[in-house]
Amino acid sequence: MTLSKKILKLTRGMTTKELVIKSIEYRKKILQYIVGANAGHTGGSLSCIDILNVLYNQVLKVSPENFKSPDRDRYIQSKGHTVEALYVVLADRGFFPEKDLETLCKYKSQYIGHPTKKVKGIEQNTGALGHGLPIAVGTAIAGKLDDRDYRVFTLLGDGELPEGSNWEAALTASHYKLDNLCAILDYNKLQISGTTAEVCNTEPIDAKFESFGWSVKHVDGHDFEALKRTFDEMPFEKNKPSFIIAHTVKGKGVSYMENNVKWHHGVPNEQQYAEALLELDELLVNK
Ligand SMILES: Cc1ncc(C[n+]2csc(CCOP(=O)(O)OP(=O)(O)O)c2C)c(N)n1
Repeated sequence: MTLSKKILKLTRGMTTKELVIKSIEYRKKILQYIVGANAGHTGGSLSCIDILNVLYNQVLKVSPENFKSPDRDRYIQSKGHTVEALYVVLADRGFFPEKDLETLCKYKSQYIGHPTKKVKGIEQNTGALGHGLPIAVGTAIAGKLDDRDYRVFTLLGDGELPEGSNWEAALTASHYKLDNLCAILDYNKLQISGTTAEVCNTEPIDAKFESFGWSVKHVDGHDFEALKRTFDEMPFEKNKPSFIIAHTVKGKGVSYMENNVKWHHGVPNEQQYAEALLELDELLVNK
């Protein structure tokens, strides 16, 4: 067995409790590096971290060793502003030394506030919203044309969903029967300046994607068992792209940040940071 296959096999054996503990540690690290940089997208990183945890530790056939392989699964983070969540997971999976994140958003650091391919493990530059799904569709079409069996995953924000390019991509995905594609919506119901419903209402999201030819499932985006099960069911239907509406809480894990739009890109001060760590440590003790 090759080294990368061995690593994948090992991570796939993680228990739900291990995943829960890992997410708490990831949340602490997200806060640590955002505080160190004095910048970052806190609320949306905390809402999507459980999804990334399950993807990178249970689902994706990708590792530092196979990252150049044409057969690796692809993950494209369309809501690029929450790159801090991706950075801590990639560091944990060994794509680069975690110490590098001490340079986050500092002069000349490659660890900037949005995903860039300069960082090992990152597939695509994103951050201008509305680009990840179209790129994922193209990557999935390439997989079909090349007769490869990799899968393509992309994470969208609900505030991102109104971008017109998403809907062109949604049409194209079903036209080409891309059952190797899975789009996950981090549905935390908030975006930069208010609730998603107030800023631009996209409901009913499930009916819209179904009418565009996708197969859609709802899941609690903080329920590890449910997330694992849902990813295992992909493709939900043969010849159709899969769409997961993951119901999440913006700022999840830190009580004063939860469901509070102020924390979209808020950085905690010293006292707030200490409070957040205390809450997360308490969660850890109770596991
Ligand atoms: C094309 C484009 N328009 C505007 C922005 C500015 N912007 C950054 S984050 C954001 C809100 C995104 O909301 P959502 O996708 O729900 O992210 P989350 O709440 O999960 O952080 C906006 C409008 C951008 N990055 N790209």
